[in-house]
Amino acid sequence: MNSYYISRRSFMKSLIASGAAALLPSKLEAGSPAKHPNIVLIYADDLGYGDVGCYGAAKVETPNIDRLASAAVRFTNAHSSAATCTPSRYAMLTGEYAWRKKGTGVLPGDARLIIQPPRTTLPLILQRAGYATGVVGKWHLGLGGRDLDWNGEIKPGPLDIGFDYCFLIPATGDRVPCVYVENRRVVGLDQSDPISVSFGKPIGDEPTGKEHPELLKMKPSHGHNQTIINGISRIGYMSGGKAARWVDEDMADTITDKAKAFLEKNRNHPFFLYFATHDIHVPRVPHPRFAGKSGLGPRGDAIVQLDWCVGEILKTLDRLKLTEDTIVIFTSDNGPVVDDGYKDQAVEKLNGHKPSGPLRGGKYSAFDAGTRVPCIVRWPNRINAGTSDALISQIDFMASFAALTGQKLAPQDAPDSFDVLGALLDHTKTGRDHLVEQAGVLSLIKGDWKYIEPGRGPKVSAATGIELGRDTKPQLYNLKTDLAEEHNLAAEHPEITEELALMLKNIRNSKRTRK
Ligand code: NG6
Ligand code: CA
Repeated sequence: MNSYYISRRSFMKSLIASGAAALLPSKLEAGSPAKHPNIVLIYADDLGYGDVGCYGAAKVETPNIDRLASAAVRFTNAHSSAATCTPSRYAMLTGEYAWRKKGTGVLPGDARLIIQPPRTTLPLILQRAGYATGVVGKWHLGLGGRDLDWNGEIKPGPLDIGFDYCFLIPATGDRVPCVYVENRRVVGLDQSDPISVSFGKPIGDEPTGKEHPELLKMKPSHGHNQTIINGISRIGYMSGGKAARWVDEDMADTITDKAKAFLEKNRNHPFFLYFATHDIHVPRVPHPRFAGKSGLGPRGDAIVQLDWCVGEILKTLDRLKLTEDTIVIFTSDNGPVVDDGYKDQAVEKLNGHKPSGPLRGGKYSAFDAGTRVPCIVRWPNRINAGTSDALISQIDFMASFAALTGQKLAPQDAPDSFDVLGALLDHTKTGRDHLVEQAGVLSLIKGDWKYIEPGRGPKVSAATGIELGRDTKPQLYNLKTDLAEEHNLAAEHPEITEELALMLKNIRNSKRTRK
């Protein structure tokens, strides 16, 4: 069995290798065996670069996230791997760019698990290092195999790829099935009312949003007009499982309680908690105690609720006296969207709030707001607070935490994950030198330059109003002088454009970028 502790020597070695040795406090240098730090990864959904106070939001208050940032490294150039959920999460948990693997786009609610055991994953790396590992919240990476039965044992799932515990929103809040899965079972299922789910033909005899809009408490603006659950019509059809269905208004409380219980239970072990919030994804239906609190409508209220969730986690760590031993990371799976398919007044009540901050685009976009997201990393007493402009990606967590725990990745593991532990823990260090971003088309960031490959399709999404960053011609931006990507310099700098296009082609044709 793996020990919960590593020798001081191997811990020192891993930190020296990552350039972080200088950050060790004297306590460790002199001390007995070093204990791995706990890791809590709080993963918000659709939260934009400009959506929180410490990244410049002035119209909505996020005191808990700001408190976290005040004692942390706050990254200004940190990225999710993709501008949508599933590929970002796939890349973060496997260390492989999702565009290398078919079937990793936004998944329906009945998709099979897309990370196949016995693959080495982020949680598996930490499990091997003796961590207790848990995931609570949005999953959206598929569950089960071909014969998935929501009424039986749901397998394979997170427990088969490195997590010891899971409590899941299986796909998204706006997709059926609208039930929680704990470990291998739907929570609260009455076997006499079995669940069926369909993303094709209608099933069951329950009303849909399309046929019965009068039954809805929140109406769709695009899609989202199939089975009505809790007064909200969803993507997909569902019948049965009535006793097990979630209440959207209670979702943040439910998952935060489960996350806190995991921390409490594992207080005496090193632990890794991946807490993937539903907020601020649609449908935005915060608990009544948050309704109206932001003045920006349900989207702003969902930010206030998200901030509360973060506060609860921080308070729990304080109460358990674990704050100093815990790395807390707060980030988001993709950029922001205002109208994402429900008429929730997000557009009307924006009140000058800029979800993308100074960036162009948003969720789904190849412009930087698609993937450049808030990213805050705190480890009290081990790292100095500050701001870092190092280029890092969530895909790097795997190689970085392997280094943190003194592990060597096998050549086939985490093919695109770089060890950026030095940058994660010290705002004076540089990160990776290049990064591929995914948003329908691929982009390549190298140094100050960003190349967006040519691609077909609309420039602006008719549904969300977001500029998608697509052009049939190549695009080249200098992010240092033109963060808002307003001046396409491809014609002015054909040599840089060609160099980056070739580099992207080579990356695409190779199987890996990690050396
Ligand atoms: C889109 C949905 C959107 C959201 C997204 C996935 C419509 C019109 N839009 O297809 O509401 O669910 O998928 O979001 O159905 S993500 O954050 O999980 O990637
Ligand atoms: Ca998302």
